[in-house]
Amino acid sequence: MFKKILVANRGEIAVRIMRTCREMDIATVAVYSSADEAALHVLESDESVFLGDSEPSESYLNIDKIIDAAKKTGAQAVHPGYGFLAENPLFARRCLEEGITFIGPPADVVRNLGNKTTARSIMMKAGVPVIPGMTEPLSDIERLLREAERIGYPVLVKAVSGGGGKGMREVRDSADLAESCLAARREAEQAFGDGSVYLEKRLSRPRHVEFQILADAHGNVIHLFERECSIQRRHQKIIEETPSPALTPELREKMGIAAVAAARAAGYVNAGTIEFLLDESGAFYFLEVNTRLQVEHPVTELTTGLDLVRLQIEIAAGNKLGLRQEDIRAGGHAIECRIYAEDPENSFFPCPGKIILHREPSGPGVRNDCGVYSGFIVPVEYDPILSKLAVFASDREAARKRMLRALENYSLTGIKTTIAFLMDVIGSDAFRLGQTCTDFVDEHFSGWKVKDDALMDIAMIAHVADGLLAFKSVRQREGIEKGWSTPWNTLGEWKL
Ligand code: MV4
Repeated sequence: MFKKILVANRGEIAVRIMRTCREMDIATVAVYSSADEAALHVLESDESVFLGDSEPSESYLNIDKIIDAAKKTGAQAVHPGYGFLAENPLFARRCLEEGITFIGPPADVVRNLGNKTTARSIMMKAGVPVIPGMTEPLSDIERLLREAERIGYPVLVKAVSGGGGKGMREVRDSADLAESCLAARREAEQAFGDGSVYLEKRLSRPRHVEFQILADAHGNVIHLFERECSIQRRHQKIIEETPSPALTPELREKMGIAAVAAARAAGYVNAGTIEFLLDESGAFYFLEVNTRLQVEHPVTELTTGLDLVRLQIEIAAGNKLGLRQEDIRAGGHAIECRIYAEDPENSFFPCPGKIILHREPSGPGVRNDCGVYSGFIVPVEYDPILSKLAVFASDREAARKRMLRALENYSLTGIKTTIAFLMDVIGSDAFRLGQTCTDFVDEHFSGWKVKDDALMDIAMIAHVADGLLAFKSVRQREGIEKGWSTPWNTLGEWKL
């Protein structure tokens, strides 16, 4: 087994990965930028390496600097988390060349699945249902028009190197096709350095249901059931749950078999996610493969009792999966809410800044994967996710009530967050009835404003009183900002 792992990420996911390393007696190396000198992932690590300025290209996206940090510290493996370099085939390849294990799939698999038309071809050959559309990119408008006629309007123009909805455009009839394709090409060229696009049939009001899979390097492939991720805005998921309220046992069985076939066809190794769209008739179609540990992995961990990061590390070390499909039992219901430093009253505009007071919910069935603390300054340069609040209970309604309780118990002041918005969504009839589709937020929560409720004022007064009690610990955190680099130094200062 590895003795030391470098975590090439920041925030809650870096902290999450380090916790499992600790349980496995694996030492951890954090990397950080100038905005993250006092970040929680640095405090959580056994040692840390400064990368450079806060902009991602100088820090968390800089392959050379991260490889140097791994070599300098003797880390045998790198865990990329999600985002940043997690799905970059050049990074996976470079790790291999430098003799460092990349905790993820082989570089060729990352590259093939990152190319959306290649991925579609692989899945079609494997007999996995794929959304009607093209398997080769085209730039010739005449030929694109013919393809669109064949597929049938409305179609979506999608970027071959895209994913997650970036560079996607809807076209309702042939008159708009040329202009939309040109715009999509420009956007894709800007975002991915690859302007190639292709067409897909546009499904109406689909649900997003994804399957977690695990594959070892010895040919064993299993799935860990699904996650329902339909509630999102601008392609950013905000609430995820498992099991999906949209699946019957029969459909779950069929989709699980398709997910395993998809992973096998791609030569997949490590943890991955097969995304499907489910249409209103109950038909499902392959969408894309995410070749990383996902943000929403905790809901799968809560219902299966497995530690996905541990399994990723064991697979990367070459171990055989000790689990067969029939060993996987999912029970109860789990829901996750993503808590962001964003203003839900103003188009979810990012609101980084200093957290005055942070108090987390706890109690039965509550898990908060958090990357911040009282006194921390949330940097402007990165995704403003603060934490992922996940709950587990016996059934969906019990989990929903538990999530409401946990959100009510979450105090975070100093910056705007999405907590009050999430309380209204989780408390809504539409969510209670499981009516989760991709238009959920637009249909039920566009123009949302916080309720002007006298109780909110009382809650704020209580929170400030609570904050006065916590003031001492806030000041101690301020000390860390002034240059103490670890909690152990702080303990030293206190002569403890
Ligand atoms: C689609 C679609 C309808 N038809 N493809 C958005 C994110 C990216 N992963 C793919 N997405 C979609 N692809 C076809 N052919 C609708 C979406 C979509 C969506 C998908 C999942 C979750 C939320 C969504 C919100 C809007 C659109």
